[in-house]
Amino acid sequence: MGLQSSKNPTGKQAHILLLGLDSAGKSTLLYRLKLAETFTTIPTIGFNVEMVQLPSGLPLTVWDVGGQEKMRTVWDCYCENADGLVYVVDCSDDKRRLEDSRREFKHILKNEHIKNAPVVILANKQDLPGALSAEDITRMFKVKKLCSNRNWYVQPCSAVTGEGLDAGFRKLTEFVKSHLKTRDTLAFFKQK
Ligand SMILES: Nc1nc2c(ncn2[C@@H]2O[C@H](COP(=O)(O)OP(=O)(O)OP(=O)(O)O)[C@@H](O)[C@H]2O)c(=O)[nH]1
Ligand SMILES: [Mg+2]
Repeated sequence: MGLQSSKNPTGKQAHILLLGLDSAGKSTLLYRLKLAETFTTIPTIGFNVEMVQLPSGLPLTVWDVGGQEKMRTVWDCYCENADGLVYVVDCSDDKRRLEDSRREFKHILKNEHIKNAPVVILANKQDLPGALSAEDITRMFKVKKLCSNRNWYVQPCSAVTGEGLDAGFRKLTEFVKSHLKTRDTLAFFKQK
């Protein structure tokens, strides 16, 4: 017989896909969450994978996939087992890069494997002057329209100061729990 944390009585864990353009801050925020300190990153070639256990109880296996142009072509391959998507935007980026980010976001949402999976957009680098707000990103990325078939949330944050990260992942956990429950219920009725 195995042991389970009382905070996670189902023993479930969730697979989370962490995407966004190169330099958006994915690895910085992943290691900030994991180690509670600012970590000096190098561009991710391939992916990092880390278990993150937040007080909300559901252990998350977070796949942080590199965001350089050549890596974006393989993002689709990481979608198969994902229970949720965290999409990171550098809110201090220029217009062209923000447009690239919006296009990649729109593309990944079409992936069949994550078609109803919840999405949290992290509007990162809020500590930098001139950074766009979460509301600006919601509007610019047309999030309401693109995510009308799933739970979504746009959270302002800074991976360097850590502000907003816990709130973003709390929201994600809440959505993912509900997503897994719905999926289990549907699977149960399919079996019958
Ligand atoms: N000021 C500021 N800098 C940040 C923030 N988040 C990340 N950075 C910096 O942005 C740079 C890129 O961060 P990474 O975490 O490596 O970016 P990434 O999204 O993992 O990039 P790839 O691995 O290339 O896909 C680093 O110099 C970070 O210190 C933030 O919230 N504020
Ligand atoms: Mg990285």
